[in-house]
Amino acid sequence: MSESELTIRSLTARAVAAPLARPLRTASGDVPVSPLLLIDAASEEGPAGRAYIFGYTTLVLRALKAFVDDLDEVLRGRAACPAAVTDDLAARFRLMGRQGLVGMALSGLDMALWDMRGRALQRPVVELLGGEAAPVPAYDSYGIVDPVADAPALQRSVEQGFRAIKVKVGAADLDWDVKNLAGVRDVIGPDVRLMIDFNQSLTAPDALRRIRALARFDLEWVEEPVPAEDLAGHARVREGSPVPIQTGENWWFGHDMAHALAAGACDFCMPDLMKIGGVTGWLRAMGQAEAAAIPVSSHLFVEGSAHVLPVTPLAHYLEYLDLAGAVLTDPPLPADGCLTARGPGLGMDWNEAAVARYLV
Ligand code: SMN
Ligand code: MG
Repeated sequence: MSESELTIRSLTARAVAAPLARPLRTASGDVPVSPLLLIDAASEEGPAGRAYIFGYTTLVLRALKAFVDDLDEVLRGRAACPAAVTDDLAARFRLMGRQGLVGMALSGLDMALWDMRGRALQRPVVELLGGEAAPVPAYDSYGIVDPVADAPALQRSVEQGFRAIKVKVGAADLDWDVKNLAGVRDVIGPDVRLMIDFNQSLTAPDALRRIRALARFDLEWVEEPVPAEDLAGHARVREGSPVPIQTGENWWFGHDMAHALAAGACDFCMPDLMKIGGVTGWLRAMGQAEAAAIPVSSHLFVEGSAHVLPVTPLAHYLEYLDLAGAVLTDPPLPADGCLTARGPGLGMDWNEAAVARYLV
């Protein structure tokens, strides 16, 4: 089967509230469950593609589903070419803009079409991109932790081979952050790399004050210290920070990335497959990171990220935070602190009994 002969027959969208192994607390709100929209793209020729998008809150799932259901009408009979579909839909939504739910749905559709092509060829997407499935260094990503209650989990991460761990901070005052990170460092030891994420919760002056006090814990990066769209604020913190600044999970397509890099907002970047434009958007954006010599990590979407990082110049870390494992038959598991892409396609199969259980 040649993947270039694939024709979209239908799109199906199902909304689920999947349990998280570790419910997430952040300085900007809590994520108790994983609100996912599962997208299935069927072709006239047989191979089907699937992907999911993450809604952050169940409140958007109905709207997301309605939008993808309407896209079904628009795309039926179209060639299942991700780049061409991406460009056609970008033109169609030019007046509307592709931020928010539109961008999420278009990125999810792109991922599903890449999955379809991989399945048609019975190859993992990473090979369609010219790479090979290789272990990608990952960090185990937590929410706000309690160094005492969460000590067993943190120790398990280190025993499983993770050589990097991220925790979230910023929800209380600086004293709380200091005590919390001192406790985390005690549990994970001095050799495990430690990242922290403020989830956009601070002002630039407060971020600088906190980072200077927390730098003693030997931090790999400080993530989103100020609101994601405050590029000047990120740049101001970066100028005075003794720790590299990380951002990117909230960049919508390549233009947001270009604006952030031009503003000198970060030392590292971490685009999100669902916001940067899926696999197609990721590929198009990565040239910017290479030209700017900015190391690239992923955000969420562990399955798809394992396929794009091996072909990403200056690939840094894969964020291991399992959003969809509860509805997959065989979720990818980290080994020795790394995650390896699996196929065919993006390597995901829905556990239909679990999908039925978590449908909303
Ligand atoms: C994050 C925030 C909200 C949900 C999932 C993850 C976080 C991260 O910003 O970087 O993991
Ligand atoms: Mg983050």
